[in-house]
Amino acid sequence: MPDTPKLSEVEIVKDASNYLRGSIVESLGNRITGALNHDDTHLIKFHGSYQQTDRDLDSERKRQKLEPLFSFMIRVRVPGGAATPAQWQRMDELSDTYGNGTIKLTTRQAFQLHGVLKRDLKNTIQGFNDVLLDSIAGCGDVNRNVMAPANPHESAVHRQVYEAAVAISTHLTPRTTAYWELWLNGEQHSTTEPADEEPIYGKTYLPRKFKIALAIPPYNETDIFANDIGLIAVEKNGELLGYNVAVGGGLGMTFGLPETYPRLADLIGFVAADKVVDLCEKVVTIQRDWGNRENRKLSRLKYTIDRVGLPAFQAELNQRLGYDLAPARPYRFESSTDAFGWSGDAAGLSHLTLFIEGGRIHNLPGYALKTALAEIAAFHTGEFRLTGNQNLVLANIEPAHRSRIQAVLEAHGVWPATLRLTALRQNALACVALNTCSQAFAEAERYLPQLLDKLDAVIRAHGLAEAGILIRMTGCPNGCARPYLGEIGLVGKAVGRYNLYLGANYAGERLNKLYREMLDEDGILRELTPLLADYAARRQPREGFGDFVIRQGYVQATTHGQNFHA
Ligand code: SRM
Ligand code: SF4
Repeated sequence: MPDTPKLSEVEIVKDASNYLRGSIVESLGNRITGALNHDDTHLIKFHGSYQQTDRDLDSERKRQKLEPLFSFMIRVRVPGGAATPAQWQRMDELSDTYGNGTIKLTTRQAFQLHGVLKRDLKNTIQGFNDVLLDSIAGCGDVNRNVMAPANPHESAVHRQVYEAAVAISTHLTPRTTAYWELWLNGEQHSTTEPADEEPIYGKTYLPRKFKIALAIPPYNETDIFANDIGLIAVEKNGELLGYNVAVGGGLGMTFGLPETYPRLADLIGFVAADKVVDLCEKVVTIQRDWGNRENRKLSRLKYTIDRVGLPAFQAELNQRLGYDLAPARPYRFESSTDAFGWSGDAAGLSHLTLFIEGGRIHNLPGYALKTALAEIAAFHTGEFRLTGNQNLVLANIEPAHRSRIQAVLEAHGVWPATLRLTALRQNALACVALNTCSQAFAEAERYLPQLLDKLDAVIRAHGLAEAGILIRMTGCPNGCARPYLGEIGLVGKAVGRYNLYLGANYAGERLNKLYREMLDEDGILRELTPLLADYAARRQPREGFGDFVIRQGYVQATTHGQNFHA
């Protein structure tokens, strides 16, 4: 008899949850603790929230024999990153009323609030529901926020690609009525048709999180190869024909488990624009049926594909589609970064891309970013577009508002402060890490700016202030700031210690490779200084830092996730 699979704990919780309800009502009503019942901590993720503790306070609270200071992170989906001024204003208010006074713009174009107490969860969710935002499927074993280009290159193709991102997101949103019952007293806004079954996911949803991103060459600022499905728009004479399809990307890994690895998505063909939603559904259902439900460390689509082999996966996909995908069309990516500053379009509207360090919207002495953006939201008539690099585009600015926006930014010290930064700093990404992330071994968002102060000195000394080197830091190997796609990747291994990875390319098409382990700050500077000096002296015209370190033999190129550790 074949062995019965030993399902992971989360699978059992999902199965017993009655479509994500579990005992969340009881958990919320329990005033004795700031936490949820254990099983509900899994389920709450599907509602877009994580139970966390303030890790800065954990040991002191333990000493005082208090339970940890529990609070909740809420991730609010923004498909394609486009939010209205009213939505921005509401997130700003909610962050002050119920959160820790800051908003985090994530690496997937979503909003996060941190520090929301259990008793305030419902009010917070109702608060953003009023402006047609929701957090359903912000986290959990479902399709997450769908990414699309936020850069302000206005064209019909950009609009169509954005609309495709919204359509995919809507189609793959869970249908359970649990979200509306639990948080919104049964009332719902209109993006999905709720039901008490899950026609796409089924009762136990997916084996793991699932991610989709779209890009329009030559820009890959959504890092599509890091996604379970990456879609590359193919256009001809300004008309969108369809998408090249890549499958099986994902960056998470676990130290000490070489069977886990970051992997970039494989290009498998071309799909016509009107069939892209169906294609995504079919890939999702293969992963639903074939993905590993026993070991969550091996359950992403990337491992499913490597287990069965790409040809078998493609054959199954073609069968479920009812036709064979056409061969992929030629395309070329040049960069995975945002283009900062002002730009304009033929319609007379302006766009301003602002660098947001660590994606954190807050006020600092002399730099009242949060106040400035709230003031702008009160009169701006375009959008607030969140980029996949944790930055912000004030898009579609009316001619009459351009100088007013600039004046507000200047008055609050936001403009032109960011213009003086090195390209290294403007391209930098750091994940949240401490104090809220339970997974963090080391600092990232709170520390990278200080490290960059020191690295900037090296960069400037070697005349590299304009060199757009990609540096990315995370507090653990899960990969939330996509560090394995950094030309310089720093991944936290212990307090104050980082592994250094080198050799990704600037367009997000090659993973990097481990160069040194367990470096402290002195070690990082000691290792990087001669490399940067060498790069300044011997790089070829237009050669990226990642390409240079490979050409000079500092590291070998990673050609597939399966040789990442080699
Ligand atoms: Fe992430 C888990 C933050 C983008 C891979 N991620 C987490 C958690 C929820 C920690 C946890 O499990 O308790 C972090 C919450 C920290 C906090 O306090 O806010 C967290 N991830 C983030 C964000 C906020 C980082 C940021 O600073 O912007 C990003 C939110 C994106 C969003 O809006 O949905 C974020 N996470 C990513 C990305 C990048 C991407 O998707 O482009 C990745 C790598 C790509 C991928 O999925 O492979 C990523 N996060 C992970 C993983 C590893 C998954 C894996 O397959 O191994 C985990 C851990 C897990 O799932 O078990 C994780
Ligand atoms: Fe937390 Fe690790 Fe993700 Fe950073 S990479 S936010 S430390 S899970």
